[in-house]
Amino acid sequence: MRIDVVSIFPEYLAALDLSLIGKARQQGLLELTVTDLREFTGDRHRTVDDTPYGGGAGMVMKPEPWALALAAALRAGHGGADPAAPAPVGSAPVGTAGGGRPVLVVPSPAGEVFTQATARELALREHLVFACGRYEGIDERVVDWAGEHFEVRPTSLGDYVLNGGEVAVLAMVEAIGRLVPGVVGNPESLVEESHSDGLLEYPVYTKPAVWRERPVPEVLLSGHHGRISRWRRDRQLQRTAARRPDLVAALDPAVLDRSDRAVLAEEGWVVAGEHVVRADPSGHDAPGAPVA
Ligand code: J9N
Repeated sequence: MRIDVVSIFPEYLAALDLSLIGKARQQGLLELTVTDLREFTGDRHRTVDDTPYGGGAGMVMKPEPWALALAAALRAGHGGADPAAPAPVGSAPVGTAGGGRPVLVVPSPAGEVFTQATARELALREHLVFACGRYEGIDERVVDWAGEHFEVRPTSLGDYVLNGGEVAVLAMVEAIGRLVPGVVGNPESLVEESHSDGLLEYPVYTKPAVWRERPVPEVLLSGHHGRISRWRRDRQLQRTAARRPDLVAALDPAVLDRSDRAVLAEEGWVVAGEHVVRADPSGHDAPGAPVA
């Protein structure tokens, strides 16, 4: 996989030299370049922004440096080929694993939310380009133009505002990079997440068995694997009910056994037909709740 990041703060991305992603780069599993947008300016002040048409606060990033930087990233991904040239005979068509057009990820609070599903999808692509905007955003015509060359994905890390795309790109590259085959040494570390049935993880403990008068839950020392699995599942359900009611409401009842349903009932959730819904002590159906 090849990843190009364009930013006016390339030093921000230095963290990608460290840890798992840095090792993957050294092993040649991942080719990653970070380029400074200002290299693609033509004026003495290396200007990347200007005032917004229509007025308003802040500055907007100018289109031309972005077009030049993204065209350079495209050429780098083609191994130097002319991006306007026809696709070589036998090249993968759009929509096939690994093949297709390069993806342009544009971090933005106005984008689609990045999830583990997004990471899995992007980990299958051959070439990712990340465009880190600052200020109030990038001239929208860049996104229109880029659509002729890339699959463009405006992407949000969540409903909060950052000063720029750099921190979002660090998170996304780490989430994607660890799913590239060979990057995570023990692929079993990736298996458990995908088996998690839409629940939060159970709590974990290590030695000593008693720490500052706090014992590890005794079942974990029992050696009864069946009881341990059940205890962990119960903790997952309780934790998810307490912290992420949205995940409980999205559960497929088909993945819930009798014990699961008993634990959820304790937390105020019941199965109603195809859905898990809040138990309603009034006896009336919750608004919008499907009829069983
Ligand atoms: N999720 C998210 C992205 C952002 C950005 S990207 C560029 C500026 C702000 N904030 N929050």
